[in-house]
Amino acid sequence: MTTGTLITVAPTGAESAKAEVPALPVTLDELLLTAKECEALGAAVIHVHIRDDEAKPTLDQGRLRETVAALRQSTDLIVQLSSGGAVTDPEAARLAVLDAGPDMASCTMGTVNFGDDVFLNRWEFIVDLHARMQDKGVVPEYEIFDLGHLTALQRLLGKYGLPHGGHVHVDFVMGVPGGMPGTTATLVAAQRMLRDLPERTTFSATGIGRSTIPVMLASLSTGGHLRVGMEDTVTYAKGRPVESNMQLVARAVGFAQLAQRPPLTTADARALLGL
Ligand code: KMH
Ligand code: ZN
Repeated sequence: MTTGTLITVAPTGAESAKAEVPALPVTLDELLLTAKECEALGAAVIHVHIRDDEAKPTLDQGRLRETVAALRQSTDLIVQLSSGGAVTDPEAARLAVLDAGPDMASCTMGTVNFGDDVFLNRWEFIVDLHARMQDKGVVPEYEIFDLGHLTALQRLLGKYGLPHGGHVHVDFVMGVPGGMPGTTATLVAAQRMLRDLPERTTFSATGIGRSTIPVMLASLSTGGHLRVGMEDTVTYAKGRPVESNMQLVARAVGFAQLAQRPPLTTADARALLGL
């Protein structure tokens, strides 16, 4: 029986341009401020993409290390670096993200059409990422953009073993144009497929754009956890741009409390995720 809700904030992403979304945190100072305020509201995990001086996505190793250290110094959040990066990032740079020493990293379980682009995740690349995380003691969050990605995860764990810490946590990223839709029916189907994974597997869900609220409600009512943030959602309601990540976290906390599944503390989140 699930009790509290693990809330992950994904504040920046690699897709939105600062010029079009001025509230997007792109500098280290902006990221730290967002992180502290989201933690105070109830977030326990931060999923991090960083930007360069021109606010463009980067996987620069020095900046990643500095970001991990600064987040650790300023917050108690679980630091999850994106190994997905931007669709243009080469595999070597995506693997090198692990060298920055995060608590967790994302691990996308297959290739998916991504709007007009392709988010490429070859099987051999996934195996390499999974094995390096085992070696380095980084806990993965398996990103699931389509139902077949869960079958790939079952195959991965069957052939190469459990992740570091032994706990399996997946994140359903729903509503990407090219991936699974952000609907209750799809979330229920995805949750049923978790029966083929280790017994205590947990899941979060996030719905891109207008699927944010249906996915959030469906996840809470099926025992799932929540990811919210400006990586996934830049419109709060019809005609209302998101003002800040805190606005999205506050809404998620409100829904979780209504569901009588209040936010997990960072300590409880660490225990849940096997950190
Ligand atoms: N930016 C997307 C291409 C992840 O962070 O691991 C990939 C992504 C997934 O956001
Ligand atoms: Zn991401």
